Amino acid sequence: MRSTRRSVIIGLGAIGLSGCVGGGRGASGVVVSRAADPGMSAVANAGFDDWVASFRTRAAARGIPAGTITSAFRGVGYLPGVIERDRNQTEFKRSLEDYLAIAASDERLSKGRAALARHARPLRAIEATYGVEAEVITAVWGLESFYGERRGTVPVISALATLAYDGRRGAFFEQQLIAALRILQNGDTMADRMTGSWAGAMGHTQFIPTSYLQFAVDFNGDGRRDIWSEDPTDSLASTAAYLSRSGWKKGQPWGVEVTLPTGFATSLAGRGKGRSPDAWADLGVRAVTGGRVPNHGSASILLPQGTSGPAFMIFNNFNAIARYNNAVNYVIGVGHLSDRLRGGGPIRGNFPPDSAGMAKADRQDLQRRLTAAGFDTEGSDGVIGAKTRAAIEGYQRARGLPVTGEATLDLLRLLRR
Ligand SMILES: [Ca+2]
Repeated sequence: MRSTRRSVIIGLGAIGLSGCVGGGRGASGVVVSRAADPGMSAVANAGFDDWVASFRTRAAARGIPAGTITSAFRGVGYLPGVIERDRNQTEFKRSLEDYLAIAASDERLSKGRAALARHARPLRAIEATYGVEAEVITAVWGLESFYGERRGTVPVISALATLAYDGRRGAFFEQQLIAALRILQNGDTMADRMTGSWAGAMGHTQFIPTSYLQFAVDFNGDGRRDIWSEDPTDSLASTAAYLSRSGWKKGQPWGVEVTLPTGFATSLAGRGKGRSPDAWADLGVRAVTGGRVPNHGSASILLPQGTSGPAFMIFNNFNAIARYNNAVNYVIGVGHLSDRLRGGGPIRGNFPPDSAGMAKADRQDLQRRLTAAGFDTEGSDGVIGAKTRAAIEGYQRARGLPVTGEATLDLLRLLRR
């Protein structure tokens, strides 16, 4: 269910970042609010209006009161921008290295530490109730909405109705639309407050309506399960409830970075190929910090970027995060960000060069040199995003070179002269 949600939202294979990692705000981007996006304003569409009329009948047959339907659909319209986003989010898949550069950027780390401190009291209470560490909840929050800064401003009923009408994944989105109406029927929020991402993910931790109905809780005790308010308490508790129901075990790691012995048979690696940490140790697998990995139960070895990238020993909590969003990069992103928020260090293993043969240090050098040359990449995180490509194009144009926007070693050599 959530994997469905995610492939919908991010296609990161998916970050938001969550999500959308991969939003519109360059390097730090997760889910980006679309307030200024003209495509997120309703336009006239007769086919859509006909569809809404027939949907109202189906919703009534499902037991949604007429008053709820009428108020929910007041002002609802077809949003062309939603379809545009749905069509353009398919192929985009970041490497784990890029994903982690975004998911655990300096900015996301410092904001995460501040969020942990600012919300320490509710987070401690939530941790005590659901048995999910405050840092883990905060990491989900950071990836899903940049700690509440980017919860999305798209009217959810319009977005879901547009996607249900469009039909590419009509049945799924009609189910979400019915669930959204049930939320309104329950009185947890009003239609005009029900905003979210273009794909209908709502609140600080970006719940789709069916997940909300299943897992959302009223933790601050005001009688409403309010994930739309500025106060993140209900959202964070709802996320903890979700992870708890997905099997999260407090005090156990999601995974541990490891080193593999020379000649390790890669056929032994992969999710679901479990052994005890002692059995892995007997095969020569060691924690990257040295020594055998403590026994947290059955573990698999994961090689997200193959044998030339970092290796992880993953445990049951990995699967709990995967129930939230079944994308390997997302799960490692949440896990690693939570480790960093708890004081852990960066990934130690090397990553392989990208398809252009560039390592992260090369990409960062490229960004620094472009910026120094007057073509601002707005940071040097080593992730080649829209801003870096624009800077490359500007540089190429100014130098009379073919304008490709591509980061290459030839371009770096040129900049190094
Ligand atoms: Ca509440």
